[in-house]
Amino acid sequence: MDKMIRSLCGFCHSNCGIIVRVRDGKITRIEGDPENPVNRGYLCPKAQALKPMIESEERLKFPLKKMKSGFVKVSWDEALNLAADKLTHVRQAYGPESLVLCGGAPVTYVARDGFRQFMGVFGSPNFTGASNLCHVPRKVAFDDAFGGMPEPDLENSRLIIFWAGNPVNTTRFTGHASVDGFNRTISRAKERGANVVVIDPVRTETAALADEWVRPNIATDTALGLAMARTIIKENLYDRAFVEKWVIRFDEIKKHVEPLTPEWAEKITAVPADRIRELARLYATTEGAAIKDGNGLDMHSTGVDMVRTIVLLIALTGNIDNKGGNPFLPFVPQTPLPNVRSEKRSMGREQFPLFPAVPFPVVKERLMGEAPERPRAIIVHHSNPVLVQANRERTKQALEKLEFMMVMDIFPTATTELADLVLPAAADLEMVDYRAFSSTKGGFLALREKVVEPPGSARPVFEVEYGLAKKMGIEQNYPFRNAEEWLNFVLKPAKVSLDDLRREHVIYGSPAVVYKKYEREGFKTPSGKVECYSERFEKAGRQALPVFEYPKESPTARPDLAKKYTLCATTRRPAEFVHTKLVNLPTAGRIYPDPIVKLNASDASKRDVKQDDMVEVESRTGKIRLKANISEEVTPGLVTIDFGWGNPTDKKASINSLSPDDVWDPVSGGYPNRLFLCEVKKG
Ligand SMILES: Nc1nc2c(c(=O)[nH]1)N[C@H]1C(S)=C(S)[C@@H](COP(=O)(O)OP(=O)(O)OC[C@H]3O[C@@H](n4cnc5c(=O)[nH]c(N)nc54)[C@H](O)[C@@H]3O)O[C@H]1N2
Ligand SMILES: Nc1nc2c(c(=O)[nH]1)N[C@H]1C(S)=C(S)[C@@H](COP(=O)(O)OP(=O)(O)OC[C@H]3O[C@@H](n4cnc5c(=O)[nH]c(N)nc54)[C@H](O)[C@@H]3O)O[C@H]1N2
Ligand code: SF4
Ligand SMILES: [Mo]
Repeated sequence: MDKMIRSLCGFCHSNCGIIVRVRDGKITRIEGDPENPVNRGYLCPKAQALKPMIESEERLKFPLKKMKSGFVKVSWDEALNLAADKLTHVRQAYGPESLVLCGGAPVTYVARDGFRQFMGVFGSPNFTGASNLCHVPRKVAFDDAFGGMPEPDLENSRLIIFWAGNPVNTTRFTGHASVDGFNRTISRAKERGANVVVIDPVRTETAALADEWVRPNIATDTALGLAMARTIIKENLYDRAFVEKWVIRFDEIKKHVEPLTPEWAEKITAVPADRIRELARLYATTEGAAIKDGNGLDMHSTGVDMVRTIVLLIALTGNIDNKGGNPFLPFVPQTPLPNVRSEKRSMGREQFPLFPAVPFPVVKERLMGEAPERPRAIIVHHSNPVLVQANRERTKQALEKLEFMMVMDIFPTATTELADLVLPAAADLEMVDYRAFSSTKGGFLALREKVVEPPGSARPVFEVEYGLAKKMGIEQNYPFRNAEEWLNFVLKPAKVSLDDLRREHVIYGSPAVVYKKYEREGFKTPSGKVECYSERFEKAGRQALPVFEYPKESPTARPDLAKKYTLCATTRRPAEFVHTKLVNLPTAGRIYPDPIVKLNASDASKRDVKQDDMVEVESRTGKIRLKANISEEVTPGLVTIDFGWGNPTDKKASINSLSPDDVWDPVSGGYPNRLFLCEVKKG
């Protein structure tokens, strides 16, 4: 008889509910959990990879130590002794701040929290990883103005604007709110008569379902948004009562946008001025209009100001914390790990004072420049920086300069290849984990139950970090020794235990949404009001209000480069896998065997490129070979390149061999992985 275990998929932030059937310690079948409020039984095609991922022969099964002759298997005892010796030396020689933790997308809370507590007891505040490329650049802009990150109220909205996101293809998740699939969200919105607009330079799967697709030139959204703000103010469409009471320095905002006419924006964005006016009117006059910000805003050298412009539109129309707009949704309180950050200055804080982590360029440039206060050792957990940060070759060179590099992963990757010590991790479904979600009905928790044993001697991360702390003699104040104790510790403020979750699986831990909380409590900003006009940005050497600039790697800013590299490249994320994960599994590989570059028919014919030809794509940082796909999704002059490949398990081309790492957003350190110049040649 099969045992049925309720758990969660952890491939992407959605963390959908699953029911896993297990017989004799092996998974026999995985299906969607109809009682889980996140996905209500639906799973995306990626979930098919869960069983193959767990059972893959390519999994890391034993700790591996790098020797001159290559990697050799070692015992956990030897592995932890080696790590303890190296890290003790680094701490004594250079101080605790010389250790950096590099994390990836926090798709699960194990990914979010692994080795954080260790950093706390070690004494380093230096957390880096994918935060410069994902979500945090947006969070900086929202937090600064509103004192928090709101969520789109998708089910109550009369207008949803998907701004730089393609969630029909990629995600079911907003910041932390659950969504049962954006194709369903969009059809429900249309059924209740709401409008759906997509703002994207590419004709995406989400654009195909929308009522309206607005196509600005890539990375010109600040011009588009500022002209919308001007229209809203000029035509008296702003929420006067809200703005007067809650938005500081409105007169300066008005003055700032006054010259930024839709005609000015048309020249930059290629969106007709009248269309900009209409979009502004639609957004300002719809009661309960939501903007869903997307990851397309994060990886531009001008990304944070793009988001600040969106923030300005939300503020002017009073669509903050209201029904149908962008409310702050209830979330269950949890213990943050660790607390050392607030006590110590982190690396690069003077250069990036507004960013809550160490942007990856700080780590990389300090290593390349051999600055005295540079990282000496790194722990990489649940992340693949070599393939996800810009300029793969230079990321490699930087990481090779470290005295000690330890990587914990479930597969060999382009990053584990560089490590001195590789640690095999227990994967999702091989250890307990949980997820907190926000929703209008209340914040809730769901359990990712352990389903099977990890392969070989792979271990849950929390056991490993406690084991390492013990070897170093710094374990005295460690609040947990394993995953079960971690979960209980982190969920203490929610008054929920692992036993409670095992009994109920999903637990609501905070009441339903209350809109317009600011009327009672104000906003969580220094003035208690909305601070689109930001003194903090001004103090950090930026402008108090968002300003349009051409991206540093664009034809307008770099006409010299544009002579040789005549096309703009951006990223596409195939629906079959997440970042650099799953590409090696037969489930994804069969459906989507090769990375492709999509180009418009006119650009293809100019270069004599036919459908499925192999082409060479070159940028100023590298050259890769891809399969050409001729597509009307992209306009002339723009190409999309798939993101995900490049690990030793797939041996295919990585887009980030092409993205440049000598420009970044001055506030977030976001690399221009979403826009760089390239040329495509047949052959
Ligand atoms: N050009 C370009 N670059 C991009 C992007 C883009 O769109 N275009 N997107 C960016 C974005 S949004 C993000 S979030 C980042 C993603 O950056 P990362 O999160 O660093 O990328 P992933 O490929 O998801 O790497 C996760 C690693 O964790 C490993 N892993 C999986 N499960 C486990 C586990 O249970 N335990 C441990 N220890 N390891 C595990 C996987 O094998 C994989 O090697 O990439 C960014 N880079
Ligand atoms: N299948 C799959 N699912 C995933 C992931 C994955 O890699 N694969 N990754 C997960 C992660 S970590 C994340 S962050 C989410 C991301 O999910 P989303 O936030 O929905 O982001 P994307 O789907 O990458 O879509 C970004 C869109 O922004 C557009 N864009 C790029 N530049 C600009 C610009 O300058 N202006 C405008 N207006 N649009 C622009 C791109 O053309 C693209 O269509 O997906 C998650 N889910
Ligand atoms: S959306 Fe797909 S990949 Fe993401 S958690 Fe749900 S089933 Fe897994
Ligand atoms: Mo991401």
